[in-house]
Amino acid sequence: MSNIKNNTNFRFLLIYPLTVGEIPRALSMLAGVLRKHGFEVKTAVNTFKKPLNVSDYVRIAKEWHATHVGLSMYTLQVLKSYEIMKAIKEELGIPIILGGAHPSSEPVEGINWGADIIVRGEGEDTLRELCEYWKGELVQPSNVDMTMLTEENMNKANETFASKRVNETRASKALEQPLSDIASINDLSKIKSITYRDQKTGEIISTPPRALLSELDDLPTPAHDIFDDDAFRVNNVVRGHHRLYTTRGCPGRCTYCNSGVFGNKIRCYSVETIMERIREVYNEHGITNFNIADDNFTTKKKHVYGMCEAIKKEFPQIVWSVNSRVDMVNPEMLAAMKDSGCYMISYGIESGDQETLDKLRKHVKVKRNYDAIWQTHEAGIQVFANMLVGLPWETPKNIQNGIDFFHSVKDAVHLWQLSGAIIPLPGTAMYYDLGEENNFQEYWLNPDFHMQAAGIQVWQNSTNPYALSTYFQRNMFDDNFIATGKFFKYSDEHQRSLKELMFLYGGHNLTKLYGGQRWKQFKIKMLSHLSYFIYHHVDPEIEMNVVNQWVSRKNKDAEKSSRWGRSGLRERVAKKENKGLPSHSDDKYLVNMPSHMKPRNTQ
Ligand code: B12
Ligand code: SF4
Repeated sequence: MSNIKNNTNFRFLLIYPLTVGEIPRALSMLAGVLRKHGFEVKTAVNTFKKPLNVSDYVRIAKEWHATHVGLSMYTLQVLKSYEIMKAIKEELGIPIILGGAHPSSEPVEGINWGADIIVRGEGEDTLRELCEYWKGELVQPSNVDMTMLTEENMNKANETFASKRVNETRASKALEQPLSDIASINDLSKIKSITYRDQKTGEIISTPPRALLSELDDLPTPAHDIFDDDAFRVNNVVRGHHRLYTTRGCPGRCTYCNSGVFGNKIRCYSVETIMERIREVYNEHGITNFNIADDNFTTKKKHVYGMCEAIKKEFPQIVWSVNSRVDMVNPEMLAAMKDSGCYMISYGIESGDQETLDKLRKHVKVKRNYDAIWQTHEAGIQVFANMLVGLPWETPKNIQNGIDFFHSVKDAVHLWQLSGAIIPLPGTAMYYDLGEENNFQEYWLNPDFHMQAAGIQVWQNSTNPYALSTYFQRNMFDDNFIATGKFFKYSDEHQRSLKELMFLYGGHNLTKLYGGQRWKQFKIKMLSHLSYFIYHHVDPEIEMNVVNQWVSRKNKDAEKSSRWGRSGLRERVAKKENKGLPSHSDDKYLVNMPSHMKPRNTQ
């Protein structure tokens, strides 16, 4: 990295390897920081419309003469990200920086796979200091209070950040680096919240966590002109501009949620900054329907009322939707939200069973779920209910409670969202508590896990979902992880009860998605039952072949064989034929895993 420091022409390529259908706004925010520090920025985003493979990323980096590459990484496509990283490193030898939810939780892993620097948590301030470091400007980091490196302050920071975040604790514990040594190794050691390998000693260093950003308004303006807009355009709208960020953080501590990047402390953008963003998107893109992508928009009442008032005054024509916790709304607030254009609230309902809610550490009663759903409906706002299924402790009794709950609120729910069965993400209590016993540790390093294929449902951002799912998985619910026992094993009885519940959710959604088209609803439901029956009880290959025929007739571009990419199908057929699984990697860059990280057989 040393010769890079003397370079004056910095060109930072930001890569988003996970397949997306909308502009990944994290890259806009990071590009704003990079540009402010004189870096040229380019993006390479893997989209459903314009998919990129490993060699494409290498070509782009090479042709553009990138001096640095940053990857935004999520757990679903870790191996692909590492392949990209390895290939670029081999061809160009430039510094590779990883950030995002996954490396923030598993920073040491990223270094072991060959990354130069892992940026843990919120990226902007750390990237700013790294820019200064690369440009040779970092003598004493401007906003880094070196007193933070005292053990007392480190402990304090750990208390608020690390000890509550399993990932940070793991990172620090794994390294056991005395503070005095960290401070004297080299300049990088002065930058908080990074993990890297010390060039001299070969040791992996994790610097102390930095405090969460307190003034979100001070962040540089996000850059939006860095994307190939065509890759995100649907019906003349570039998808992604509609997402607004008004707060960061969530006070919840749910066992299945990784809130390691934005933490538990709520920080708000000022209403004025958000209104400026709305003006820009409205004027430049004509967008009138926004989604506030905050983890939990309603945490601060003052913020909610301030936003409602400003939107109502300046943009009475726009409509918007938000995410919220059921225990952070009340009828008065709901009325104000409705009055200023809020048309949908997405709640983490998760379950209608109290034992399950308690085990998820949701700190919510079933009664509160029930009340919030009805209050929202009565306020004239649609309820989008996010549900979790496939929890390992559930018995038919727990599921029956869910069925009873479904019937008690179904008339007040607009759509039920089921992103497949629970995925225990790293950085969550559920992953650390249950991983060993269920033998799914580091599952993301198993090439046959096909995480991208799981849980992408009906109206999400997939353009060719039949290539990945069975008919009923696409139209009713995705039981791939349940049927194949990816994370947890389910008894036949459990699966039967779940099927009943899932067909209720799925059937309800059909009535909303195809309201008035009763014949269509009936047809989809019947075909889904048939598809389920053939897939589970006759022969998965038959289901696959029939739907493949149908897909290739309807969509000439769909690859006939692409449904083999679906791990569940592959496994079920392989099991039937009692033979090994075919390899999925068709790229010339195959992953060489460090030997200690060879994936366990988690099938
Ligand atoms: C909006 C959203 C969506 C949207 C849009 C997603 C998109 N691609 O833009 C939709 C609804 C489509 C979606 C879908 C899914 N999502 Co989502 N989503 C979110 C949400 C709420 C906000 C994402 C966001 O824009 N954040 C704002 C940006 C700025 O934050 P950020 O990406 O973390 O980036 C910051 C840092 O991480 C860091 N950073 C990030 N990249 C890099 C790179 C470099 C080089 C550096 C230096 C720093 C850096 O700096 C950034 C600025 O501080 C997050 C929760 C959250 N609070 O982040 C979940 C989240 C990202 N989603 C998640 C998941 C699991 C999914 C799904 C898989 C769910 C499912 N089963 O269907 C799908 C995946 C679909 C897909 N193909 O993308 C998880 C990811 C966990 C993980 N370990 O991978 C999250 C974290 C939710 C959670 N708490 O568990 N999602
Ligand atoms: S699931 Fe929702 S409420 Fe729970 S910690 Fe995550 S964002 Fe917060």
